[in-house]
Amino acid sequence: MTRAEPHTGSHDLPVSPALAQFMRSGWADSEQRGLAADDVAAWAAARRGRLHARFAGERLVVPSGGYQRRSNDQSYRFRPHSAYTWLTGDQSSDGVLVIEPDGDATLFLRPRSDRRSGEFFRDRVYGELWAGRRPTLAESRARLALPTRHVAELASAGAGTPTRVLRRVDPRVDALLADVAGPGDAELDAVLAELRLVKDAWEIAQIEQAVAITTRGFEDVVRALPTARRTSERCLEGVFWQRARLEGNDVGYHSIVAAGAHAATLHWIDNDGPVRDGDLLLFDAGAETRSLYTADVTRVLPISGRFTPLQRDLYELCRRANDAALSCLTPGIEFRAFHRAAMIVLAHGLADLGVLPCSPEQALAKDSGLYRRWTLCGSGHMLGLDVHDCAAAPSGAYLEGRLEAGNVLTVEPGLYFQADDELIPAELRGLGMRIEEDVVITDDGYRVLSDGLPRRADDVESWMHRVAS
Ligand SMILES: [Mn+2]
Repeated sequence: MTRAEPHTGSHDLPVSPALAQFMRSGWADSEQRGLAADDVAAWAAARRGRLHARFAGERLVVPSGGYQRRSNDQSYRFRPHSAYTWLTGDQSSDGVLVIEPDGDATLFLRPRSDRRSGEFFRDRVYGELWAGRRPTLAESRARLALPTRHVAELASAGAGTPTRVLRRVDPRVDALLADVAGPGDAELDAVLAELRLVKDAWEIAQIEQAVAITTRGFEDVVRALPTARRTSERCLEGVFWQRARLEGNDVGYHSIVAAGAHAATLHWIDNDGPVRDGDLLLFDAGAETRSLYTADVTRVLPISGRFTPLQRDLYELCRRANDAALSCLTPGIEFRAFHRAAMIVLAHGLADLGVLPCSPEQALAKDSGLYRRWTLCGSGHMLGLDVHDCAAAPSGAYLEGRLEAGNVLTVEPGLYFQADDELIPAELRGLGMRIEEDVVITDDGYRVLSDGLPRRADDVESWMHRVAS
């Protein structure tokens, strides 16, 4: 790929030839030698082997991606494409993994800036004195156990070699390899997602770590409730984010901090509302580890520390639906099965509340689904490097497929009563309930990863009391 001009700012001072010359020399050799391979390197090599086996005889190109513009000259913090990190263990921007038709892999990386150019002190995006030091090609080769080359040497496809490219990740790679674009590219995307459905042992350990950080973040949130009462939901968003940054990389998705009627909005991320005693707080958040795996956990907390009788009844209905979903998790069952199990519980519960306009059996019939006015969405999704992991996988391997040992997924049936719903009793309006667990499918069933947080209403109350005191 060709090199762009340095990214300078409109308010940068001009550089004289004398200064440019002066900046070139006098810098110590900081090469790190004798680096050992990272733990992830051997796992990544096995994953590349699985991918190559699906497309033997073809060249596969998987970019990391570049900086995304936020506004004017400001970029978002960089986060690599998940498939790139899965295949390499690397997290740097602008990298491109190439797996050759024989299975040999090369990682094309943007190394440290050449001191003979002005990039290292003038470029605001890639310059070392602005953005920090990148590893050298030799350092990355040692840590990732992969041959490395300068990304500028990534060449256009060359005739005769069948090539697939993971598209819409790096526009420069898309342009460089435009001549080989074709329907095979989408299949590469789908197969990468499919291969990531079954987590290896290293990945499961990362997700466990993400859940552990998230659990501590939820405890922080409980301790911050008094401050949140004086401020807003934003206080709790910030408190959780601090834990995610301190122990991990970031949050894996925008935290949903939904007090009161905001809980009925599935993806409430404005997080600017009041936190009031007597209301519930639906808190849905996940820390992302430094290896980029995320948790995705939801709990509903009584802000005062005690559920009202009605809140408790609805919470326990939701918890029973979650129990029903969990109890059918085992290798070989349909992915849709745990959702159906939860919906049977919730449809009967809605009938008991007197809100269903028909019998629960009628509401559950395929040609009805009327209960969904209050359940709104599916009951779970795959979880891993992305919060909604493996979304590009073929439906036959995921939504219409069957669970396998090594799948990691969320289980999160919920009930949502909108504040302006005229078909329900006034006391239900503005209530939202969801318990969300992170679960790994094992050889003979499942294991809840998020069991460091309480599930039952009584346990939520005693946990809140213990954590806050
Ligand atoms: Mn979720």
